[in-house]
Amino acid sequence: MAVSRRLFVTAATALAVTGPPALPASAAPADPRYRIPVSPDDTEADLVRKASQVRPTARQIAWQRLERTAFLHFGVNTFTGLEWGTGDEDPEVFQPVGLDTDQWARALRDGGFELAILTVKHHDGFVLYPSRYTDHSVRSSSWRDGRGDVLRSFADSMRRHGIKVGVYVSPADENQYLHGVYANGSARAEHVIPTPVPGDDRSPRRSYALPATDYGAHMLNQLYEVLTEYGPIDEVWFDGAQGRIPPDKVEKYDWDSWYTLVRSLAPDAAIAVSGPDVRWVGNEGGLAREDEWSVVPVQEKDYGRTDYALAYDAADMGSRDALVKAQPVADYLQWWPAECDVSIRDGWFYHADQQPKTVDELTDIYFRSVGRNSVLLLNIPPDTDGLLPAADVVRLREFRDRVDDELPQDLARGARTTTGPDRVTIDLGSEREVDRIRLAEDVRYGQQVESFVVEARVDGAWTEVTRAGTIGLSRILTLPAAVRAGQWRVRVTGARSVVRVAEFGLYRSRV
Ligand code: FUL
Repeated sequence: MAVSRRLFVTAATALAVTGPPALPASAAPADPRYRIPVSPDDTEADLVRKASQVRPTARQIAWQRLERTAFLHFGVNTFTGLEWGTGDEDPEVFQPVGLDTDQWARALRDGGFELAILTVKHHDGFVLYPSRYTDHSVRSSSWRDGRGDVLRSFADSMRRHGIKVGVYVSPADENQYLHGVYANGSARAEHVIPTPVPGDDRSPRRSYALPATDYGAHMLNQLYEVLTEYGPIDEVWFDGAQGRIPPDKVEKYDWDSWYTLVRSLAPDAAIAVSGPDVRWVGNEGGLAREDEWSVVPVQEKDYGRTDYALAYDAADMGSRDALVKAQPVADYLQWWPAECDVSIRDGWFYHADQQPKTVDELTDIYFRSVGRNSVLLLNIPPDTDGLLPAADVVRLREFRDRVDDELPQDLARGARTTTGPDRVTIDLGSEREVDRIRLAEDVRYGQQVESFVVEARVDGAWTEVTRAGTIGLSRILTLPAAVRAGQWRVRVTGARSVVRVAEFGLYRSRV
């Protein structure tokens, strides 16, 4: 079933049905209320009511609908064998002589990805395009006579293959530390962005006066280059790491100015994960919590950075208990959905002695990320030739085929659907075997379901098949053995407010 159903679930659970077909992102409410302030006087009932009123932005819905996104860690580390570079590596080491970003794009497209994020700059500060603001870049390598531009090739190839472009721009920058810019103790002052450099031939349509440290301005200038010269960008990925600098030094990141510039230059870009739109799930294994809430208590930290009110890896991030537990320190309840990052190999960067994960491992990660109301961000690192390794390309294709085999055809599509006081019932017309169930709430109206059961009519009696907690935008349940029945229903047993079920899919896997 792929139409929107509204279940009016109250404490006693009552229900009515109708509703528009599910979810074009553009149809999100004009005022999305993506975060609602928490007060110290709030009762538990107040917190739950506020949580039920939080709504995603259209940008967040569009982002989560991508389901699987690709990550590409590529840079000097690819050639030095490090995972965290030093900033003083010789740019000459960067020699991807066989670079073929079309090969990346074909592999990612065939692997089912619609967005790919490139490490334009990792913590070493080496940038993959010829920036005006640093010599630690492709321009200082003899590769392609210093005229190579990996970001340009990447962005062009992805778009040619229908894949959206995302950029990872590391706030930590070891090279700028060595140049006395990162963590130099400079006060925040207004900087004009883009800051002209000698011989600058740009005539910016608009410039920005933004508060920043010396290094904050450096980041702004690089963001300006990346976001104005390479076409539309759909995700900007900031991790929160500090550079490996002496303990008495710190660079306090100018998040507010960075976000302002990103919003202005790339209005469709989701800002992750040190950002307001997307939350790091809390581990690098690609695994969401069994019950993953997109509405979570947050604190607003230095210069507008969204931070967890509970620990980033708290076992429970959004239940009623979690809302109450976080209340003393929470500033807001915010729509902050989880992104599960993980590498297909052990490292983020390519190392010849590592091998890609098996299809079983990747499939398990898929069910524990996409199947738990999260986006899977899978890293596939290009090798020293500048290619995705053949074994990984094969594995991506096998992984996609496996996901297609896990969820081949929605048996409930077009089936007769009825609703009762707290449930959606599907009549398949004849008995069918089912071993995978996929559910979604219409999250334009928030995330409401706290618990539900799925039942099948077996031998004339409604029999529980499985039960779980949250649904959100995507919940996939696997049954240990196929169940044969003609009538199926989902019954909501706990909810914060009116529930709208956007999807109730029934599948028989081919695995
Ligand atoms: C982390 C970084 O320190 C790792 O190198 C990697 O880029 C990962 C995705 O984010 O914060």
